[in-house]
Amino acid sequence: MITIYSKKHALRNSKMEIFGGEIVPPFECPKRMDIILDRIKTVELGPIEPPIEYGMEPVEKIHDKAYLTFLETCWSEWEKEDFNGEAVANCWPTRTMNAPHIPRHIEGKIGYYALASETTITKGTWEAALASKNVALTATDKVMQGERAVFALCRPPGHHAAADQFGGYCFLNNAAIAAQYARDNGAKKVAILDVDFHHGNGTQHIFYDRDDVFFLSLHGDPMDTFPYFLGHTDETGDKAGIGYTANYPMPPKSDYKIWKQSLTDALDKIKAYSPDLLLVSLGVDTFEDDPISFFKLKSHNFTDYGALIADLELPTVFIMEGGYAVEKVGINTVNVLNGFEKAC
Ligand code: SS9
Ligand code: ZN
Repeated sequence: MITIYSKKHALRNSKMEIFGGEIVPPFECPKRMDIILDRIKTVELGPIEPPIEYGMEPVEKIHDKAYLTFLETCWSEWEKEDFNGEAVANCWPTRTMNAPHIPRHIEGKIGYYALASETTITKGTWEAALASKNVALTATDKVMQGERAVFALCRPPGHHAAADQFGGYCFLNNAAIAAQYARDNGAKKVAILDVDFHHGNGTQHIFYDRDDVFFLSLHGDPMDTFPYFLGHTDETGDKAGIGYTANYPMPPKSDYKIWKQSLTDALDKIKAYSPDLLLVSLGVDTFEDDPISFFKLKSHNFTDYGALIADLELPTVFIMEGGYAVEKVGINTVNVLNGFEKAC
């Protein structure tokens, strides 16, 4: 399997995250990529190729123009203030404010566009996010041109980013941009299977009222974990999209037996939908030792479910999302890809 990878991800090198009231080094760190690359090389998964440049057109089909300008200019505006740290939100338009205006000051603006405070914006963040969407688009193009499956080793991840919101370590929604690009280039129906531990709130929101992109997510119950406010079973789509969103929230300590039941149901739904293309939002934070998650998957379970995804016999793009047990992120990620390939 070909991997698409850009070293520009390293330009996203935030030094802090707010976690449990403490300032800690970010869980979403550049080292994750080094470990995954090492594993790809060790098991000889296949060639590693750089992305090509797709420009902003495919991005503007998903994201709000003013939001993109905000991401591009946030750091330079923040630097102009007398602030000493990274750009971070500390106020929001909450449930009692309907946010009729976008503030002029960067502190208000970042609060307007942020969905959570753990994710800061730093000097190279925008450039890394641009490289990440190019990785997803390059991989998607290869699959559209006939590859059975390609791995988009994206960083930063994307599934929490909505049309005009960043957070949960995500800025541009790589999977959504790829799905729209596929739609615009001949795919009539696209399914996005999100197996990251966290609900893909951004992807769900982007396609919620559409029937041409079917979004399915397996995740920790939002009553118990981030992103807390989306991802319940009764969210099944709106308008033309009714029936084209499927959520599988699962409780703390869910193991592979429970998780696999959700996966099997989701795979049946994808089969019935019969898409032209499958995008897998591949987060491996379902692993038992993940520091911010609560599922109990073991490394060999990742191989097993890779094979189950292959059984759909669909052209497939794997798009990297989360996974924070850094020492094992390579084994777990590549196990999915190997499990898939061996079953083809
Ligand atoms: C954990 C807070 C986690 C964000 C997690 C984003 C995961 C992206 N208590 N905050 S895959
Ligand atoms: Zn996650």
